[in-house]
Amino acid sequence: MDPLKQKFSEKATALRSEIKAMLKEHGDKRFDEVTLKQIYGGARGIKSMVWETSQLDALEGIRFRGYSIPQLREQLPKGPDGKEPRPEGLFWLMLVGEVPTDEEVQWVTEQWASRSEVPEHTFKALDALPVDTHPMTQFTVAIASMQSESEFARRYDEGISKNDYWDPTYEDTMNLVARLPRVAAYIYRRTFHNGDHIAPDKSLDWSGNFAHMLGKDSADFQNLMRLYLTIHADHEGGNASAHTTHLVGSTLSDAYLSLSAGMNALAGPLHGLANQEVIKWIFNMLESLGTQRPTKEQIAKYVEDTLASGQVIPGYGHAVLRKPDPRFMAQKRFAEEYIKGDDVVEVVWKIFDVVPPILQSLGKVKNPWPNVDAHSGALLVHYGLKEYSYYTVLFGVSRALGVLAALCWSRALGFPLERPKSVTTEWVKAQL
Ligand code: HAX
Repeated sequence: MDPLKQKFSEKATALRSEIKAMLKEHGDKRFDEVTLKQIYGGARGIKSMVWETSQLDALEGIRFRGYSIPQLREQLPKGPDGKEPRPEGLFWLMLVGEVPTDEEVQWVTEQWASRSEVPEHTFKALDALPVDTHPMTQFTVAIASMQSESEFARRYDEGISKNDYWDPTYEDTMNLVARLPRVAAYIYRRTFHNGDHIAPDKSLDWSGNFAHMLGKDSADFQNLMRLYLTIHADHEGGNASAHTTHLVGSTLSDAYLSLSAGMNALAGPLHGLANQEVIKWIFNMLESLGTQRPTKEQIAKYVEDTLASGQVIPGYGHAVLRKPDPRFMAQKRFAEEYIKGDDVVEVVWKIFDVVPPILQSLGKVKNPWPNVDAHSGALLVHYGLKEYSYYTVLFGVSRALGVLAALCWSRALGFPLERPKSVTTEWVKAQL
């Protein structure tokens, strides 16, 4: 058994018996009461799922196994120039709860390189789609098409014991994560570069190779990818892409089908697609104002007009967070270090000054602060990745790390089919 799988198996076996004992002794303990507002309001805040890989705090933001984003940047093994963390390390941390050594991270990089061959029929499936198919649609099709390779599906078909579900789920996870950069880069090059594909360079780390296959070989862009793919990886279990992956996975759909479903949720504009909407909104603003350097007064007027037309300000607000998103702040820090003075970045920072008081003044927006999507586009535009309909695919490659690590845990802990209760308004009225 490989060293990561071995470690995971030991930790999961121990936790599984701990949970069993806890449920036996405290199974009827109450944590929350559900309000009518929550029933009608998208189940906000209802605790109904266990997600071991990360936890979100409204004020502090995301912690991955207890580590904040600034701590991850310091403590996770980094890329070759020692500047940004490697997402391989975050995957290890999420899966087994320990910060890996340089050697362990290198092992993950090599494992993923060795598992990265994408089946030929996936490229054919992509090539069969019109070239202007939205990149997220291409991405979910490609992921679903690789399901023919699922170890879990094969072993379930043969008749696998419940106790072993986690094993082929781990194998599917490792294979799938290994292949995503190749698939995602293929989508980018076929959609925006006339199908002029770039062969992988297996000597690079996971993010470096992804940057290379996109056609961007600068050391700074590789560092941006390392940071980007680290900070977007997980945001506890209740967000739409994570929850969808979890729900579909709970039916014992394999990792390919579960992730493909999760990516369909990420493709919504209130969730991951907001990263494309932000830069589209900024470009439209600059065009309508006729300047690359708008004043704060001009931006404020544009924000008011957007709200007056009944639209949301993309990149602002959050269902859980009540402070500026630390993932936004991590990207701001990156911009300050690498590309200070960039025009679009300056616009993003001015928007950060202008939007919160305006949203606050509406009196209904619970979080007026920027989320992760408010900054990412400006960084990508700086490095020449301007095709914003592609941005959510980058998010998806990263999000796979968290939701698949969590799927491994769900299988190892024997979590059951998810099945919350729905009610009718008739039923509600009868209770009042
Ligand atoms: N602009 C304008 N109005 C906003 C707003 C924004 N950015 N954020 C919230 N509101 C409005 C809501 O539309 C809602 O209005 P109504 O009562 O008229 O329907 C009201 O404020 C209360 O909403 P809320 O409770 O503060 O927010 P929700 O938990 O319902 O929704 C959203 C959270 C992220 C969906 C929301 O803030 C939004 O639409 N933001 C813009 C889109 C966006 O940036 N999405 C990405 C979020 C992060 C993420 O998942 N990334 O992948």
